[in-house]
Amino acid sequence: MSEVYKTYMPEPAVFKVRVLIVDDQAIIVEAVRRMLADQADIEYHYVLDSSLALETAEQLQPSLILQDLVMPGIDGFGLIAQYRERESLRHVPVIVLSAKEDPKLKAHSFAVGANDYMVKLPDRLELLARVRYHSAAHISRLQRDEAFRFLRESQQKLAEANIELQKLAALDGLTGIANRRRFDDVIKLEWQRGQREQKPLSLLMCDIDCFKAYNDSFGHLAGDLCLKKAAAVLTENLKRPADLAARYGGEEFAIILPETSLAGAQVVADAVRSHLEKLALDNPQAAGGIVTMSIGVASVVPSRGDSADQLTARADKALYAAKTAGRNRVCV
Ligand code: GH3
Ligand code: MG
Ligand code: MG
Ligand code: MG
Repeated sequence: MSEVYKTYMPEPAVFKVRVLIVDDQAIIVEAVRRMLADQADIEYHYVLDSSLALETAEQLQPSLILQDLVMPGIDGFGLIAQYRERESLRHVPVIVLSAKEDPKLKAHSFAVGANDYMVKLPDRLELLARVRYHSAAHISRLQRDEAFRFLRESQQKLAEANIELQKLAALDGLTGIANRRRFDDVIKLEWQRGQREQKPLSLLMCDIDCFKAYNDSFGHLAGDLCLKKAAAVLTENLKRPADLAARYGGEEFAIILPETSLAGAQVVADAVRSHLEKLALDNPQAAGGIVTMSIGVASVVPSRGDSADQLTARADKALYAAKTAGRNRVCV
């Protein structure tokens, strides 16, 4: 039997009913206190001065208010209306404790937002039952709101984490610029956009010259650092937000320049090449003695019959031409 009972009565620690009585008569406050005393699940608070009721209720956040009607200053109806205007008290159940059994007073109580009406002094068992009934509904509402808030916050955090992950998944771990996957996505999108808008799309394929020799001279860690510097040179020479520098693989980089003509792309390529050259990073086994870059440039107004692969192939071919022509140069 006690098992069944337990399923219907939550543990007091979890389910604490905080009652606030607002009544100007100390004798009533005391009588009700006695009725509610010794109930492990009930906490009792009172206000005698109606002018302090609103403030006290806001601070206390009771799970139920027992509200007197006739009080000096603002009356019970006025107070109930004010509770209902406050966000933090809007849903707190209010039981009117009235001196009169009067249908008009009852009707008006409900009209201003009361949840129940009892005549003073109420029967103890009935009061306890009503207090528990109303506050249980209120507390489960609060718990449900809390659960929803938690759910919303979790979803928000998850969405943010997903965005972060997506960003990370698009970046090259060593250089921090876009990776090959991002390059593949962007070139496709820009190809489609160029096709729609009939604007030229340009691509630069950049390859560090004699990089194997650099690694041989200084080791792979120094080589990694050199790749980071080269990546920084690329990004520093991009002007528009839509331009994208990516690590294409190994010591090869690619730059996507949407809405850029061949001439415009050549300007960027020259800027990148000469910027790296000016850094004059030692590469003793290379022909010029410093780290340089060869760049192939291709530009096209994307057409329906073709794909971005055709642009990549052309830039690759131009890069190969730059290599065979002696490196550290831009070819079209
Ligand atoms: P070329 O002028 O013809 O481009 O000569 P290269 O030596 O630059 O070209 P090759 O393809 O022979 O060698 C590329 C080198 O780049 C070999 C490889 O070990 C090095 N490399 C590729 N990825 C990385 C990397 O992430 N870190 C380092 N340190 N080296 C890398
Ligand atoms: Mg009174
Ligand atoms: Mg190379
Ligand atoms: Mg290479």
